[in-house]
This record gives sequence, structure tokens and C-alpha cells, in this order.
Amino acid sequence: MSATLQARAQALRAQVEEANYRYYVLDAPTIDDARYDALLRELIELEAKHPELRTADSPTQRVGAPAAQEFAPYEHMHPMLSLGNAFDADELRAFDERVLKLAGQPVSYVCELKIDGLAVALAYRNGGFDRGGTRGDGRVGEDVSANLRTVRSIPLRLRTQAPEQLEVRGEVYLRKGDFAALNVAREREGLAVFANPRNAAAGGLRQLDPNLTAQRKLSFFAYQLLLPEAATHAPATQWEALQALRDYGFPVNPNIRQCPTIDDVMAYCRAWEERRDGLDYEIDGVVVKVDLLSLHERLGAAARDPRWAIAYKFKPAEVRTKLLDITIGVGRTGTLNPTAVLQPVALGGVTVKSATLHNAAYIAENDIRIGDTVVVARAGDVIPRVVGPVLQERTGELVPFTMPQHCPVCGADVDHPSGEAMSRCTNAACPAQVVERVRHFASRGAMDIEGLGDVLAAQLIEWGLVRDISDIYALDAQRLAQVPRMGVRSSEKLLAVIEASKARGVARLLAGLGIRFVGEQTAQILADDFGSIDALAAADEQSLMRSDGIGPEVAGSVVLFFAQHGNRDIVERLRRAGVVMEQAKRARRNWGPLAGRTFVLTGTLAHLSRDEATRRIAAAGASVVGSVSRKTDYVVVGDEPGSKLARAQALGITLLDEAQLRALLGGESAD
Ligand code: 3B9
Repeated sequence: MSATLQARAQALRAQVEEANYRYYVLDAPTIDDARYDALLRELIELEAKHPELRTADSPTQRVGAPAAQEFAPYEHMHPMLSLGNAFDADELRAFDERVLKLAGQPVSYVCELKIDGLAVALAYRNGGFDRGGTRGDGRVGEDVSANLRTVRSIPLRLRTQAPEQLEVRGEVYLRKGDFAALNVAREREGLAVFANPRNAAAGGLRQLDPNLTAQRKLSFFAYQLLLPEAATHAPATQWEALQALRDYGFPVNPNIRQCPTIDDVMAYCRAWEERRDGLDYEIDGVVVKVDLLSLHERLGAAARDPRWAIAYKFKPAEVRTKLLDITIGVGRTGTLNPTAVLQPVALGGVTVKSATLHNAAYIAENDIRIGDTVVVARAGDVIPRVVGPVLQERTGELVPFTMPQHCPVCGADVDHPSGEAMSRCTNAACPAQVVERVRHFASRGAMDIEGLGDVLAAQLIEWGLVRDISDIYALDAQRLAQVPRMGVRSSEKLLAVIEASKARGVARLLAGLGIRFVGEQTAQILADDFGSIDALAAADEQSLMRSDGIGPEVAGSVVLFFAQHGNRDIVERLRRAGVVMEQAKRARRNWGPLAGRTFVLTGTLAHLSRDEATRRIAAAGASVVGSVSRKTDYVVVGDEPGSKLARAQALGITLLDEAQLRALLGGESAD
């Protein structure tokens, strides 16, 4: 192996990791995405050609690790302690008094925000990330090393000289924005949304497939440095330890503070209890630590809780109010969704008038009754939730809630399949379901019929103009004129958009059909692999499960959908209306410079529109598909690439920028 290649790989690794550090840790990027991509791409290509150049701390090693069967145990070097709680100023003062008595000297504190995430331990050896684990019972947790490597703000190599071995503890968490985006995507995919960022982070870290962890965009803050006894230059205070963590390259929360007295500590706690909503991550309190580390040893721990630290817990964003009524909404798949009608009340900066009650079992388990005073909680961006009744305040004869036996909208029978949480309206033609299906069909991720939102969908159904999604294509100016407040201009515009939607393609159509568990991504994969709605309708579960990421649940759902005559009829009517049911012919020609190759495009190209790029690639004999799989030959990466880039990197697929694409297309004229 040549020394120059080795040096090049080394330089590329250093540059990519430096860029990661500036972006994810300092939050101050210094190179643009294109430059970053170019460096990473060169490194990926170099390592692909010369696998012997690959190192464990290479930034390419953050993704692509294979899925595990189960997690190995992770034994902690020192036990991972928990924290005692203080719920008010008096308890904080009591903590201070006990500390002073045991220490026998004045004590100064460090205050840190208590991030609402998941505690992990990271072991480093000779300056490189070795392994990492969850807390578990404090002594033994789970080895989630491969998942932790995907967390971009966790350094794979320390930035400054460090002892041969050290351990860092901290919190893996999800930013509010990343949490909200994750839930939106899950909702679209028909998956259950997470109640709070902590659950989402915990779920992400426990994925057996690290590629799924990578998609969750986890973040990290370090708060504890553990060095071997013999370490030289060991920090003397927690404050210095936090600075050392920063120097090593870890993200340390910027809001840490040295507090010389317990009054300063209390002021800090009060201030952050007020300001917690302004942060981009959730905190549930403040951790107060004795600053001087020599005192930690002296004070020791009582059971699992160190005597030198305590968690001041914020009051949860909770409030009491009256439950005026429980209304039942009907979802797209007929689910009966109970919603609490509340006496309006202020909670965490917003006025809350309604809250979710999840399902009948939740209402029964928590014994929530109409007329109760209830506790309502709100975590992050999540819709408020009724936690439970305040039983002491229950007066009069309140009756337990029962789910209606008939759909509140159409009166059809309600079914409650055993083993399922939700009750369902059994009438597929239920107007409430149809409204939801039409709205979903027209939504941006599906057929993208701008102007056909929930209001118009409800009107079209109310006026009998639409009974199922295929009726959308039977609309004309005359019929639309019957809809109140529908002008001629908006009617014309709508009809034009409806016409254009016929050519959105198989993937969008499939996503729009609203098959359970088939969201945008799944639809894209199925469309790419099967090519047409007819091929899908004819497929059995076995052949469906041959597609990437399609399990028995999705496969069963697809088969069930096409087994219903009503659904097949709708598909037929869509076909007759001219809706495109087959993938535009993929130019899998056997000639041309790129014959038989498969391309995927992600992000925006500077000089080529997506259509133009597709056309030129096809002209060279290759085909462009929507999602990355092992069969993809090239991924063309533009500005602001999507998750396809990560997937391509995970699969080690060759990445091209626009210039490289042009070079590959070679002689193709720029007409
Ligand atoms: C053995 C922040 C949280 C937190 C500690 C925290 C949760 C727990 C803790 C970590 N946020 N800080 N700190 N900001 N959510 C204080 C419990 N520390 C330990 O787990 C720990 C365990 C130790 C030391 C620390 O062993 C010792 C080694 C040398 C001297 C004394 C003890």
C-alpha cells in the first residue's frame, strides 16, 4: 500500500471529522455541504478501493454496521449512579446543609441542566472510541456501540492527548425539532408517534439495526469524566472536568454554571424553570454537583445516590382542569379517536382546550370520567394528554365512559378486534373516513392536489360529489359550481391540478391509497420493485417481503387491501380516469454508455432540473429510480440531499456530484 494513499486517507479523515466537530459540536460549520460531501466521497471511494486503509475511527464507520441479533452486556467500570431528587427550595437547602456537615468546609457547586434523555457511558482507549453502553441497572447495561457511533456529536477520536483509558458519561437526546420531524414522518408512515423526545431517543438507541438509529438524528451532551486512578493532570473540580471534556471534543451543554453558594444554585434553578421552553431540547430539572472532586470521594454514595450531587426536579408542565366531554373522531382507517373537551386552561405557554385520550383502554385503565377534574400534561411539541382524574375532587354520580357501539358519524357497527387498542367503524363508506381518505390522497406526499384540503374534502363529500377517491377525477366545472364559496377561478385551478395529479406516478399513487403501514417511503420502495399497481395487486406476501424493509405487517396489509373488491373497483375507476398506474418506462436499454446502470438522485442540482437529469441519464442507457438499494450503481448528490445520501453511504454506493455526473454522461450534448 502506498504511503501517499495512506497519508491522503489520514488527511481526509481528519478533515471530515473536523467538519463534523464544527457542525455538530460547535454548531458553527466552516465548510459548505458540497465541500464536505466531496471530502467524504473521496474518503469513501478511497477506502472502498483500498479496504486496508479503513480505520475504526474513520468517519465512514459511523454508518453501515450490520444489524445485530441482540445486544451484548456492557459492564460499567464504575457503577452508573442515579441521583436523589429535590422538589423545592427547602429540599435543596437540606442537601446543602448535609453536604456542609459532611465536608466540614465551605462548598462550592456546579449547576448543569438535566437533559431529558438517556444516560450512556462511552469508553475510550488510546484516544479512540472503544465501546459504549446504556445505564441498565447501573452495573451492567447493553452494549450499543454501533448505535452510538452514528451519533455525530460523539467523537470517534479525542482531540487532545488523553490517558490510555477513560470513560465519559452523558445524555443521548433528541432535539425538539428533530423529534417533531420524526413524529410527522411516523404519522405519515402510519406508525405510532412517540409521546416525548426521551422515548424516541431511547427507542433509537435500542435499535438492533444501527442504520435505523442513524436516521433518528440523536444528539449528545457529556457531563461526567472518569479517569483511571493513576491519571496525571486529572482535573480537580467538576468545572475543570467539564472543560476537559470540551477540549477532548465532546459537546458540553453551554448553560453550565459555577455557583459559590446554595442561594446562587437556587437562583439558577428558578431561572431555568422559567426559561426551559426556550431551549431546543427538553430538560426536566437541574443537576447540582459539589465542584471539588476530592470531596466526591470523601462524601461517597448512599445506596445508588451520590451524596455530592442532587437533581432539582422541575414541576412537570401539568395543570388541572375540568373534563367537559369526550368526543369521538373517526380517522382514515375508521379508528375511533376519543378526544377530551376541556375547560380551556393555560399550559406551557399555550391555551389547551382539548387533549388526546388515546383509546378506550386508556380511558378505562385511568378511570377517566366526563365531569372529572383531570390532570393534563404537555411534553414538548406533543399534543396535550389527559394524565388521569383527580379522584379527591370527584363529586356526584359520574359514570364510567363507554365507547359507542355505533359510529358517531355514520351509525355503522363498531368493531374492536381483540389484541388491538383501537375500536373501528366498520363502514368503509363512512363519510368521516372518506373525508380523511380524500384529504390524505390529495396531500403533498401523495397526489399533491393543492387546494383539496380538509375543508373542501368535507364539502365535496357533504354535497355528494365525492364518495371515494376515484370520484375526484369525475369532478368538472359544472359539479364544482355546486360547492358553496367555490369561485370559477379556483374551480378551474383545482381541475387543472387534479388533471396534473394523474401523472404523479406509481409511488405517489400508492402512498395516496392509504394502505395501512404504507407511507411515502414504503410506497417508493414497492413502486420501484414492482413497477405497477397491477403487479402489486397480484403479489403475495412472500414476494412483497423480498423488498427492502417490507416485513410481514406491511406485506399482510397490502395483500388485504387488494383482496377487497371495493378497493379493486376504486383502482379500476382511477385507471379509467387516466391515472398513471405504471412506472414510466425505465430505459433499461442494452446500449448506450451507461447501459443497465441504476441511478438515484437526491437533493437539488445547480444546473440540471430533476427531469432533465433523468432524461439525460436515460438517454445514456441507464435508469433513474426513486430509492437507494443494493442494486443502485450511483447516487447523484445535489444540494440539501435527503436520507437517500445516508442510505447510499451505509450501503457503500458510489456518490457523484453534478460535475461527476456530467463527466460520466460524457459526450451528451447540452441541448
Ligand atoms: C461513579 C447531568 C444527569 C448527571 C451523576 C446526570 C445524571 C447522573 C449524574 C453521574 N445530568 N449530570 N450526573 N448533567 N442526568 C452525578 C450520577 N456520575 C456518576 O455516575 C458517577 C459514578 C463515580 C463518579 C460519578 O465514581 C467516583 C469516581 C471517583 C471519585 C468519586 C466517585
